Amino acid sequence: MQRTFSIIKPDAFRKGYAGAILAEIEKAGFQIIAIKKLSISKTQAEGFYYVHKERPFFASLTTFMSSGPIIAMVLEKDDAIADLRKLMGATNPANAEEGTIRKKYAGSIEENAIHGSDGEDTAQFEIGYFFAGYELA
Ligand code: FUP
Repeated sequence: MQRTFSIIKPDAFRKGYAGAILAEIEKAGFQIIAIKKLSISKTQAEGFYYVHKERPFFASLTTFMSSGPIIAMVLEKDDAIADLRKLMGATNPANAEEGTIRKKYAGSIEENAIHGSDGEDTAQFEIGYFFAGYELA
């Protein structure tokens, strides 16, 4: 079993897609280990996305991620990291495969509905950024 970290982003939450996205995640066989709705500050979004701090979209991305409520969650299944990335689809919804979450629910490359960790190290960092150990027991 492997754990990954995911966020239902402010655009999807605002549009009322949180329930539909959670249903897709459960249907795909993920166990929800921990889940919470919260809003993050611009500074907290900058900390989460610090690997992108030199990228041209960093300011806009962190403003967007702090623009409204999100759902943060820890998900578990075999190959959770790769399988969630497949279920999400390409970063730009215009390139996402039919049936993926981003194809169905994302509006643009920035407002793209869902985040999923891209590797074991990032999953560990991202889970620890949002959840304390006692929430994962
Ligand atoms: P992903 O892992 O698919 O979420 O994509 P990246 O880690 O490459 O990018 C993280 C987030 O930055 C994306 F979800 C959306 C945002 N982004 C942009 O806004 N513009 C870009 O050109 C690339 C990424």
